[in-house]
Amino acid sequence: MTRPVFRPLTTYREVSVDEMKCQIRVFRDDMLRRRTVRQFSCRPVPREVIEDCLQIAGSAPSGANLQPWHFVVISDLEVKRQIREAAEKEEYLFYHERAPKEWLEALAPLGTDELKPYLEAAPYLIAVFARYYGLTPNGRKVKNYYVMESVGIATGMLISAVHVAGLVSLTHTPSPMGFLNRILDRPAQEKAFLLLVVGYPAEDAVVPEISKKSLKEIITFV
Ligand code: IYR
Repeated sequence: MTRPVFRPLTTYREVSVDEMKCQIRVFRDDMLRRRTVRQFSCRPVPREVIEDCLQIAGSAPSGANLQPWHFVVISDLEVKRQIREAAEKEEYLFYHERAPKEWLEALAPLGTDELKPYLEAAPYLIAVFARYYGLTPNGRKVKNYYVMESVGIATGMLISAVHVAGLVSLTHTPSPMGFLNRILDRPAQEKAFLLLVVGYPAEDAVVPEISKKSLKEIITFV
């Protein structure tokens, strides 16, 4: 059994209660401006900004710290075209055959359909893969734990980072997403979690008039 090695916590920085209140209000108000956007500009974004966002995502807590994720950053036009084509094929079936009426009704306020031009327009698509097991150098399988929870947390941190960077994103989940393994050549132990579309919003971007639940609706203090 590996023995744990401990060292002093030197990265924690305490702030005064006044600073705490102020800092979190500033962050809250900034985060509350975040909107999911579906119209993207083709304006380029520096790759290092995407790398910084992914370093933040990769710092997320995970089951047994096994970091069961892999991010494929797509900027190549031909790969984006292939992804759009495959996603639109699945989405056509979703909207016209697979989705029950109830699901389509739930989606109606968002105004989504099977057309996904942003998959080609946006400068970056980040395919987030969940890894169900890792492989040691000699090919032995190592099971990962709490994979969905870990990848969900990392993706949330990624979405926040993209927002703080001054960009917008869209969490896109074409279903099924198996085509991403094929196009991006990812191994069988990885399953696509979602596709995050990242970039600047189009100048004429619009967002649906929808709202978030109130604090009262989402919190119970005991
Ligand atoms: N994957 C489809 C449908 C869709 C499903 C949910 I749940 C959404 O919140 C949004 C869309 C699409 O991307 O259009």
